[in-house]
Amino acid sequence: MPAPRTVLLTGAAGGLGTLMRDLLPAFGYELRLLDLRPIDGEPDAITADLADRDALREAVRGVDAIIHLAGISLEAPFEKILAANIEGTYNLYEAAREEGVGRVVFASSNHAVGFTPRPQGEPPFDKSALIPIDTPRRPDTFYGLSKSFGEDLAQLYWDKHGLETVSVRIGSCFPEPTSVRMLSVWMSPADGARLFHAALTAENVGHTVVYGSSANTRLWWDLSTARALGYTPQDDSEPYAEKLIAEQGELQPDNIAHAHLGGHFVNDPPIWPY
Ligand code: NAI
Ligand code: 15L
Repeated sequence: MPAPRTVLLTGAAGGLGTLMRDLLPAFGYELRLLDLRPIDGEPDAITADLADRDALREAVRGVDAIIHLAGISLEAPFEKILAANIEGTYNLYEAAREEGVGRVVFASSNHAVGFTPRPQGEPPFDKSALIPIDTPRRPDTFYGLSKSFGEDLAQLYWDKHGLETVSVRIGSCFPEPTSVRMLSVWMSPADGARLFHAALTAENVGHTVVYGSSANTRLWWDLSTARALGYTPQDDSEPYAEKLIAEQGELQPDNIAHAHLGGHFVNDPPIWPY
């Protein structure tokens, strides 16, 4: 497979999209941008809804690959999740299939497995205690359910149509970790760009599922499928640990939000912020 150069970035106006617009061009990508919202300073960005199949077909035409970030990124009423994340992702895959795009990098989420108990004990955790990538899906929200659907959709399009996907179960990709939980699941923006680059360029990925995080000292999950793509994380949340633990305290095993990968998403209703 020739290395992709022209990449459609959906959700380009969002938090992660904005970070990736800054970081990915240094890897040599030419980004085509799409979002529901116009993007300041980007007059060529495509303003379109994932519901608009004609617009999607035009947007994917001629690109080498797609990074699919667009959608609702927190819990929401099922009907909204259904339209944006489930039907919207299906519409994008159909457009990619029809236009012969060979590779999608799908922004899945740790919330597809959010009800998985986190490793117990003192970090750093032994490899045998880390959550494996093939742990059963345990969505913590309708949002997490939509990411679980997206991973299955990606598998179907690989098995039936030969369209490759790397599904990245992103932890928390923000400029800095802002909670004690994030010390375990944080992915620095620079590592995020490294991981997306690896996901775009690795050969023969079929449908591969990876966790997306930095090389955190307090890491909860196994990064081996991400490393197998050529991803070498370079950051660690540990320099933020002392201050965050002093402010917020250690995670408590009898607090269900502290005891599961998904944090406060497991509460009913989820509690923001966390
Ligand atoms: P965000 O909410 O900041 O950005 C999402 C973007 O998608 C927004 O700009 C929004 O306008 C656009 N969008 C929503 N519905 C759309 C539709 N129907 N058609 C077109 N565009 C639409 O979210 P963020 O943080 O940038 O996350 C990006 C992706 O990564 C999301 O899919 C999210 O679920 C996933 N993710 C992000 C994590 C993070 O730490 N930032 C963690 C795990 C997953
Ligand atoms: C996600 O899936 C969300 O999109 C993001 O906003 C964060 O809440 C992240 O998970 C997280 O688990 O911290």
